[in-house]
Amino acid sequence: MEAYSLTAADMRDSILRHLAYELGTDPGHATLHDWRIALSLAVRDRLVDRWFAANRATRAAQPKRVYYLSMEFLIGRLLEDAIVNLRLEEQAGTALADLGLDFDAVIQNEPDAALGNGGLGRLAACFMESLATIGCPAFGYGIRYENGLFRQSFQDGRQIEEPEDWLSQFHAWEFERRDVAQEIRFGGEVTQKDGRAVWTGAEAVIAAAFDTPIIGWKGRWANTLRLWSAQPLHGFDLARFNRGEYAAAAEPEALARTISRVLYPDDTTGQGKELRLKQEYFFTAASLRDILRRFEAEGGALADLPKKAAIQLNDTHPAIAGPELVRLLHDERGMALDEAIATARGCLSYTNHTLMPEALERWSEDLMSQLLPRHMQLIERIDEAHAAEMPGRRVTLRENGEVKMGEIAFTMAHKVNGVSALHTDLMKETVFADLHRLHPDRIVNETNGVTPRRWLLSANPRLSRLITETIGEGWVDDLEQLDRLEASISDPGFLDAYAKAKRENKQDFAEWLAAEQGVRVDPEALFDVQIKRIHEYKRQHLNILETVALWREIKANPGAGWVPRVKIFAGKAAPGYVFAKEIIHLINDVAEVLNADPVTSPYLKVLFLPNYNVSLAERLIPAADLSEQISTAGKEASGTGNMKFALNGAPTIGTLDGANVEIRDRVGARNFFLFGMTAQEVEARRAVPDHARQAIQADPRLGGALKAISQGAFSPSDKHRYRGVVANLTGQDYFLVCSDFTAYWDAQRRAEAAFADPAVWHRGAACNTARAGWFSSDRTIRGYMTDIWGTVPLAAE
Ligand code: 6GP
Repeated sequence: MEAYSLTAADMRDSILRHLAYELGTDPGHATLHDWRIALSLAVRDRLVDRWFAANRATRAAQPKRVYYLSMEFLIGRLLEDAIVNLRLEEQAGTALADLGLDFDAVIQNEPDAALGNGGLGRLAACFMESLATIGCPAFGYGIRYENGLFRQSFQDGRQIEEPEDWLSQFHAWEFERRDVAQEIRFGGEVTQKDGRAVWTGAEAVIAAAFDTPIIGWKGRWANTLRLWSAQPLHGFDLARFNRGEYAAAAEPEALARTISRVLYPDDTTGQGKELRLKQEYFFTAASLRDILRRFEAEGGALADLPKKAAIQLNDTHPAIAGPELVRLLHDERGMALDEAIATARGCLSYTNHTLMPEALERWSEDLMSQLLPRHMQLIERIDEAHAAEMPGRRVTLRENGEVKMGEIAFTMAHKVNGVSALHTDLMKETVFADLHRLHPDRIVNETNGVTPRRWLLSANPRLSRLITETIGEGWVDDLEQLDRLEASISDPGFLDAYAKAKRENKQDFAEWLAAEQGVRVDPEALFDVQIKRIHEYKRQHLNILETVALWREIKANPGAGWVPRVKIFAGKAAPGYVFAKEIIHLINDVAEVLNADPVTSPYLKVLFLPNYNVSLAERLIPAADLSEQISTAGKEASGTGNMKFALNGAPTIGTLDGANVEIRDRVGARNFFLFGMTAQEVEARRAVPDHARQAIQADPRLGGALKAISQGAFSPSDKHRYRGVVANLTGQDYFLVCSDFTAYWDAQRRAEAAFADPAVWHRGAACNTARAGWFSSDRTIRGYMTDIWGTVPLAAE
């Protein structure tokens, strides 16, 4: 049945049917949760029809498929995405209203699927949606974590982490596929038999597959996100149970489950833990076997695998795919080693997401030999083969007793990409300079993008309506059509409507803040927003230093006509990242003092919203005025939040880092508040001895702010609480917070002056929307399809 021919009455009947016959619940007793599940099942029915159609078309055409291997898929809520992409908003809204329910309340009842940390995981989710919208046959492969990213709260300003348990509620979107479960082994030994290496792993777990359909715009296509869950090979030990050893009887099960129990809560800060390597091998090995099984069922000759499978490695986390695919082809299927390496390379490609040295994974050779003995041997063979191919090379895949996953991924990939123009250039010049010299055509750039369905159409219905009224609906899957708004930017009627949409979004947000957080803010104030993981390179501390300096300035001269401003922060710190947690504590401490200050608080408020996640971003971005993208130049690979803000009409205050560079090129220098050193200048500045002290001496505002913090102005009960933070900033200051402070202060004043003139401001904001259409993940995916994968879209029957 076509999704669109469904009436609201059909929808209501379907909801009631599911409520009764799936949930066994009488409407008179149904909770919001029950209604949400019933609605999800009703929507899912429509989705499954489209999914089958796409799968049938793929099976018939047997095209080259894309396999996206990622440790993280930060998908957030799925119900609204499905409703919007199936164009069922009206039917669902009316049906729920008929049943006496509020659409938004039902949507917001769904927990976020937080199977990712930040940028990398959210990008994977945007890519899945774009692949489905474009109609590119693809699978996403990852891990079905029982506990996603931790839930964050604050206690006396400090971050508290609690487990997140999205699966404790019935998850309506997944289907278990028992027929494709795989057995995955670790450890053991390698022996030789008939001239072939035979690896007998000692420990085994089952990788159980759970499929989630991902539907594209207008339901034209759907792909599968297949997440693996670790289960014991043999259930529990009945003999031990019967002997009364109850805990021991359940042990094998608990051990196996550990592998898919939790998401590691680090993003660009790495952690070399054995369990992490097990997770990586577990999902990569299961995915590769699944890919080969599908390929072999279609009867292809092994050498043709690269014609049928494009396997993308999302960062180094699945980099063991190189050695594992060689093992599957060479050891298990008898292909010659050189041919196996070439075939694997023909399939594999690798995306790098950060130049931060601590995130480029390395594993000790001892651990690797113990957990994956055959892979360790193959890494040596691949290293030798690469040396033979490239005489005189300086690169090795091992160093100081460690294996280098970045180098392995690079060597085993036919294409390697960066995620913004600047980042790709820096990859060539720094981390992969030697490999780039050997393989000058391998590195390509694919600047990131975001899906306009989630980040504009659903998140910002007011602005979306205005855009559609002005230029038609074509922008939703052809975002560059936003440039047609250009003609309206000089039309006062359009700008008024644009300003009205933003004002109403801000009002909604202020009401939500009051209701949910008990905080009152003036919706007329400048909403200045920095939301992202907490990290020194992202420099939330630069922002809070400027806040303290501004507070002191307002206090000294309250009548100077200050533009009211609300500084909004949100983001999680990795639990083991002490400095980042101190930054959170500092921001909360500063907020407490400033918000209670009767003189300054009408002009300056500070909020740190707990538990930042995809849903909070969807709520906050449409209400933002100013987007903080203030990383030390050369450190943020791309950023994707920067794109979401620009699309939603929040100009950037930012450095020339990551995709900021390309955003500024497109939206225009006038509509972007640029400040700070370039990546080159950063390098030079670091070489200046005492650079922080010089900067502090040159700017009394900075000195004053640091002094206030170090003297305990925000921690009266523990005056030395921020001694470490201040010592870092006044000492080494690796991220050059002090050296960029004055330029940042000046840029903030320019932003304020622009905001004070609404005509100027809204024009600048509208230019951001009209000119940011290039930052659609549809454009990014098309780039991967032509430059890396060699795949084409397939239309459903
Ligand atoms: C992030 C980068 O920090 C961010 O700049 C980029 O936009 C995003 O990836 C998507 O490409 N990196 C990570 O989240 C990460 O975990 C290992 O890198």
